[in-house]
Amino acid sequence: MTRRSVTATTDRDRQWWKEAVVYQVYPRSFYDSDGDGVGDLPGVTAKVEYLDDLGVDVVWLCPVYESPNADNGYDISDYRAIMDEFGTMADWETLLDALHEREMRLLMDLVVNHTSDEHEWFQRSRRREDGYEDYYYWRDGSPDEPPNNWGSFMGGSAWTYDEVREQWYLHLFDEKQPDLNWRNADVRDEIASLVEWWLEKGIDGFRIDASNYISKPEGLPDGASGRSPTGVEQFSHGPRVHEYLRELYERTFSNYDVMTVAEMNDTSVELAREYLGESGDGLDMIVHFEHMGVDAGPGGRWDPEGWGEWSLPAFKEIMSRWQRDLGDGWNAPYLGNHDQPRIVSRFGDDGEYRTESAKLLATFLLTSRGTPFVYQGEEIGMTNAEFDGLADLDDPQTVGAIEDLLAAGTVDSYAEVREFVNYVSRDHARTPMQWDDTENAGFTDGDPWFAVNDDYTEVNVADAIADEDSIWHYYRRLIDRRHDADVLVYGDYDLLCPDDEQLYAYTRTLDDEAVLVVLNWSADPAAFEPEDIDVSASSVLISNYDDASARGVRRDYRPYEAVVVEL
Ligand code: TEU
Repeated sequence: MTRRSVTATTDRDRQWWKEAVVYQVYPRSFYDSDGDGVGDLPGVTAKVEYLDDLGVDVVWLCPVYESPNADNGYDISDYRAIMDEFGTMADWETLLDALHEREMRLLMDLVVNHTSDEHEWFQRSRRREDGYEDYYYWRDGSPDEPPNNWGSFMGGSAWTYDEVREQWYLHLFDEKQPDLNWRNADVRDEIASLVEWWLEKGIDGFRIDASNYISKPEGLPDGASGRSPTGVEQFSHGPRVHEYLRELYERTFSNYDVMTVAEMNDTSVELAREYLGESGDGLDMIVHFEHMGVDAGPGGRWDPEGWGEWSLPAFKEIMSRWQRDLGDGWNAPYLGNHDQPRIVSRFGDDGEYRTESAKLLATFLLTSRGTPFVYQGEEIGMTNAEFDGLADLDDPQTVGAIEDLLAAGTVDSYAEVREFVNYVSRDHARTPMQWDDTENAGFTDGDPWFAVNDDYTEVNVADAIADEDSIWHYYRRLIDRRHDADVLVYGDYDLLCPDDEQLYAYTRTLDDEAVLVVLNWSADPAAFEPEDIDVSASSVLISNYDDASARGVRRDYRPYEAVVVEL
């Protein structure tokens, strides 16, 4: 058991997890080793060399625990067992060893805001077994009237009436994901012991799921109208959330040299600071969603009106605050994950400028201040798929949102939201990884559990690795640059031309080192004429157009051109 070490040199405390690049694996869609059409743990192990070659340091593994998969593993029925489809505990140990042998690290996903309704705890609780009665939020009420007006993130009410217990139970997500009652000290003991169990197995940290929802206010008061889901202002950052997370930190994470990153929708920079570091609840990083709302309609992510439009100045304002204003807190920049559509389709151009824009997004991510998170497939520029009907979808949140729109009469058919779904759905991130141009993109020898994106014949790892100018090699070179340049990790961040609609430019400075990053985040030429920056001694570190060095810094930038310059 190695205690956390803080080695302060000059004014920055160096930490391995600050200098790391994290790669997120959605195992169901990564690589299938046994031909059953579902990705698995031996499949991830088979690709460890691939990840090492890419240069990433940490693998975040989405849930692989036993689960009936109502929400693809985020509904856990046994925290100490591996899902059969994914393999065995021995397969998991083989993966951990394979990563550690290469000095890479493994993050597990900690999903303890809720369990599966098939978890033993819930089964015992609904039968009012001694000691388990109060493990979840149970409330009396007539079977046709939920205890309050809270809505679920998966659509519909956050309550379901249970015939066995003849009471309602709370589920902020799917009805097969009942929320745990963290007020109950026995529940917190259970969670601390399962966390310790995994830490003792030698993992390097946790990504903590939906962590700002674990504390609910006394009396579970109704939510005001206008927020989505209804009641979020009541159960987000609840009254005892800091007490619970601090307690978990002191009982577990603080005793190990591990990294923690907490997913927190609905969180501002100011709120985040209260959770981060020793002065907060001991968390290392927060996954916030502020930039994930930049292109949403007025009603939020699932509003079928006003989606898709976003302004670069608004985006810059958000990303700059998170890079500048966290105090001692550390940022976790990302553009995509298993809950978001494909970044090149959303923030870039997945047509004429797919390669240039995918490289620009990589440049932004890997020159940002904080620990960058790369989601599987971004390194080859995977794009959004086409879903022609509800039957094509798997994600309970997308399906739930459409069902809500149909039920409310906001739309009369899928056809009316087809384009919207093909922009916003979580399922875009979950199509199988595209390894080569053979059948099923080399993901499986069987029938893939989810349709492979048609563009796999052009967009795949094998072709990318064979092409030195590919997006893949650009990620590899960028990650190399980041590993060699403390200024890209610890350097201060300063935004230039904040109001420019096309250019995102900023500097990173550390002691006497300075780097300038210029991104033309548009499909049209853009002039960059910085007054107060001395570029006389500058040299190009990396760019996505191969003749950038010859063109200097002050000039017109081509569509989606990205340049990193050492000043
Ligand atoms: O997501 C929690 C969460 O806040 C998001 O679902 C968010 O509400 C949504 O993306 C905004 O539209 C986590 C996991 O990342 C997600 O995959 C799970 O479905 C969810 O928790 C429940 O475990």
